[in-house]
Amino acid sequence: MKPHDYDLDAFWMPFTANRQFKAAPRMLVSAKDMHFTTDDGREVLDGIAGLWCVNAGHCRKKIVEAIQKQAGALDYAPPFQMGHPLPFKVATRLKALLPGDLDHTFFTNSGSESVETALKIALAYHRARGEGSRRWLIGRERGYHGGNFGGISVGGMPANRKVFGSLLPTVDHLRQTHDLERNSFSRGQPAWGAELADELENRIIALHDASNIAAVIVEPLAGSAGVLVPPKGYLEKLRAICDKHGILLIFDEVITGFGRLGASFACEKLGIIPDIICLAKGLTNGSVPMGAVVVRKGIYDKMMAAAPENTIELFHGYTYSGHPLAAAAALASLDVFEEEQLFKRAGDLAPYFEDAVHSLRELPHVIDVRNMGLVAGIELEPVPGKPTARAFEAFQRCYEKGVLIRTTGDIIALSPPLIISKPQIDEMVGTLGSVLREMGRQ
Ligand code: PXG
Repeated sequence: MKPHDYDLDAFWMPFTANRQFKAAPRMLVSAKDMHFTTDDGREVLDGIAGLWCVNAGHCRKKIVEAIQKQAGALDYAPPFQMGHPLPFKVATRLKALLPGDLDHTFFTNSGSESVETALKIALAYHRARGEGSRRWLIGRERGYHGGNFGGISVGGMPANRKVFGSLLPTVDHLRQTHDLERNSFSRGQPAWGAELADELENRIIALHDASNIAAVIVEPLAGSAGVLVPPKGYLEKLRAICDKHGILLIFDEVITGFGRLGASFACEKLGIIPDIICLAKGLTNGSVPMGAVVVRKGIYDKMMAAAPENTIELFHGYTYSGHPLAAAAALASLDVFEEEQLFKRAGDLAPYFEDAVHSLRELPHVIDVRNMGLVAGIELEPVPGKPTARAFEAFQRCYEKGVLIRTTGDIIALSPPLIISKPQIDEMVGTLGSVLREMGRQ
C-alpha cells in the first residue's frame, strides 16, 4: 500500500471488520470495464460487479459523460411538489422494461430505502382499500432486505437482527429454501423444495389469518445469504397463495434486477409477476446511488382514487428521490444495457459460466456449488470452531492473485459484470480453483 495522508480510523467502514482491514488495507483507486486498479498499481479482475451492481462494467463512457453533463445543467431540483423531466423518463423506461402492469415507479436512493418504501406502500394500499387490519409482513429466513429497521425485521440474517432488539412487531418468516442434503450441486433451480411455499398457507396464514397479512417479501434468488436459488415451482406457489388470500407479493430484485439472471429481471425470467418490485444497484450501474420501487397499476390507481382531491396520496419520500445525477446515470445505464444487449449476453454466457463454476466441485472443502444466470455460490465446509475463516482466507488469496470475489459466512459468491469474456470467466474460476487447491494442501 502507498503512504497516505488520511486517518484510517476516521472512517468507520460499513459491513467491514474495521480493525482487520485497517491493519492491512485493500485500497482501490480506479476502475475500467472488468478491472479495478489498486493503490499499488495492480489490476484486479472484478468477480462481483463491485457489489452486485456494476453490471455493464466500470466507468463506461456513456454513463460517465451523462453524469458529467447533468452535473453542469441541473445539479438538484426539489422532488416534492416540483418536478424535472429525468425521473419521469426513467420511470417510462422501467415501465417498458418490466413485465405485466408493473407501471408506476417511486424513486429512492438505495436498496434499503426501496424495501422500506415497498413495505410502507403495502400497508398504505391495504388501508386505502378498507383493509387496514392487514399489518403483518412476512419475510423469509436468510433473506437480506437492507439495513434499515423494516428491512432487518423482514430479513432473516441473524447477524443483522441480534443487536437491534425486537424490531417491527408484526412480522413472521417463511423457512429458508436451501437444503444442502437434497439439493447440493444443483445446476440452476433445484428440483426439491416447492413444497416449502405451502407453509405460507398451512402455518403463517393459519396462525395470523389472511385478513391481517399485508405482504410477503422475498428475494427471488437470495444473494447476500449466499446465492440461494429458488426451487422449481416455489415462487409460483407463493404467487398462487398470495393471490388466493389477497396478500401482496413483493420481489426484492435489488440484486437479481438488470440482467443478473440472464434476463432483464427475475420476474421476467421466471414468468411470475410480483405486485411490487424493489430495485437499486444495477439501475445506475452502481455509478450514482439510486433505488426504485415499481408497483402494479391496480396499486397506484387505488392509492390515487382513495385520497381526497388535492392531497398527498402517499405520505413518503426522500430529499434525493429522482435526483438529477442519478436519473441521468440510470438513463445512460439503461441505454448501455440495451445497446449491448447485456441481459441476453448474460443469458448466452450462463451455460459456460455454469460449467466453469461446477468444475470446482471436487476441490478441497467444497460442499456445494449453485448457480443461475451469471451468479454462483460456492459453499465451503467451515473450519471447525472458526466459521467464516476459510472463505475469508480464499477471498484474501484471490485478491492477492488479482481476482475480487465476495464471501458471506463460508460461502463464496461470484457475480461478475455482464460484459465478462469467456477467458475472464476462466481466469476468475481458475484463480479461485488454484487458491482452493493450495488451501487444501495446508
Ligand atoms: N435488498 C437486497 C436483496 C440486497 O441485496 C439491499 C436490499 C440493500 O441495498 P442497499 O443499497 O441499501 O445496500 C441489498 C444490498 C453482500 C451484500 O455482501 C449485499 C448487499 C449489501 C451489502 C453486502 O452480498 N445488498
